[in-house]
Amino acid sequence: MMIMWKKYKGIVIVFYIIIHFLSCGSNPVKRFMDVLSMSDDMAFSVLETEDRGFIIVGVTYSEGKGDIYLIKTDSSGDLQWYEVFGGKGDDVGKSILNIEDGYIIAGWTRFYETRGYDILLLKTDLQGKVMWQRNFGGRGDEMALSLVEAADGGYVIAGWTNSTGNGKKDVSLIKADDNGNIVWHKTLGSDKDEVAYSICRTEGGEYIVAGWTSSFSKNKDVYVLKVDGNGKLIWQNTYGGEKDDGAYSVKEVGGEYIVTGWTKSYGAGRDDVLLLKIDTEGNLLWRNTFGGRHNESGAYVNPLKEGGYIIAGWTDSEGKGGDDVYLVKTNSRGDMLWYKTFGWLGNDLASSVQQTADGGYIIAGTTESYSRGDREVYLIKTDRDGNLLWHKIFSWKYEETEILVKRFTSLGR
Ligand SMILES: [Ca+2]
Ligand SMILES: [Ca+2]
Ligand SMILES: [Ca+2]
Ligand SMILES: [Ca+2]
Repeated sequence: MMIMWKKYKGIVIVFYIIIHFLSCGSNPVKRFMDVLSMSDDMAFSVLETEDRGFIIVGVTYSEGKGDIYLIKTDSSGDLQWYEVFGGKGDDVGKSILNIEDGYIIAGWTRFYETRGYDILLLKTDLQGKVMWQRNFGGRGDEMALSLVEAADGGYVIAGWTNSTGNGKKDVSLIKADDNGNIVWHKTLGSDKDEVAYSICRTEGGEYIVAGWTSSFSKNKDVYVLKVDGNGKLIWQNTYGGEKDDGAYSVKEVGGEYIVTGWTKSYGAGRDDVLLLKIDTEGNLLWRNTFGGRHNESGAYVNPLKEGGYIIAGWTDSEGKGGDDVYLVKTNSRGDMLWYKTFGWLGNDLASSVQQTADGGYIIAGTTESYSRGDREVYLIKTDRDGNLLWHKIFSWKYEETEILVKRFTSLGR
């Protein structure tokens, strides 16, 4: 397969393009990705690295099309290096793994004009130089939204496809080996839309997948599936009330599963953060919601070393104005212990949170508050009580932010 990647021309063309990126109709995702301007830079995943710095992946529209970036910072959030890569169409990096000799990134690409979006899997070395990339997909669209290391080597990617399956969008699961070659591929779903946003490997070497479905009732419901190491369905279940509910993140904890997302069915009004605990057979153990009269959503959940959960998302009931980053800590029963908001007058969203080695939190997302209205990469570090230690804003456009110079890594193989 011949793959040519275009070099950045270094030209900034001042106009806006509107891209209906995820036409799945999910409001919280629209906040992230539905309307993208050419100058938008967004973070989708952050990890703490072995040197206690941070690696961030996302998309920059600084050239009028989506390109994947990697940003590496030290433990203070100061830039160490960054790389940008992509082809002539949109390329988006959504999820990242830190492996021994580099990084694995999953997302999507529009490399082949006749094939819509395809799932993209790529590996870089520890300095962000691309080692290989793979495209998976059919004539319709497919996107990868999450990936994990497989129990038996390689990676399992979760997302959706409308090229194959049981109708409209279906959950797509792809097992790839260490070199990115497909081992197996499954589509799971029913006649209407199914989308997987998050995948987690269980201690038993199975996979738990969460997203949403509109096939089983008149509106969207949280959709959780468990598959074995070969992608064979063990169980699936839906969770939700009479309005739309969906999941963005799932993690295993003690053989059970914690899920966050959004709900219109329950809570204090409009969308609220949804937190579900599910047992190993898929039975709902408890449900909680967080938020106020306006819109909230949970984007990412992680179990904590000390027990309980940290949830990052956004709220427009609280904070400084528009959406603000919403950080919620709960106990192991899902009761809120505290919450914090971050941001300023524009919309500020979190997409990923991790507990750091110092017991605090690193949060990555997108801010409109610190620029002239477009979106920039937003990195927030807090202590263990959620108090702000520092934040950083990265952008390829504005001088007052961290990154000034565009530098595109030309890829080819
Ligand atoms: Ca495709
Ligand atoms: Ca379907
Ligand atoms: Ca609300
Ligand atoms: Ca705000």
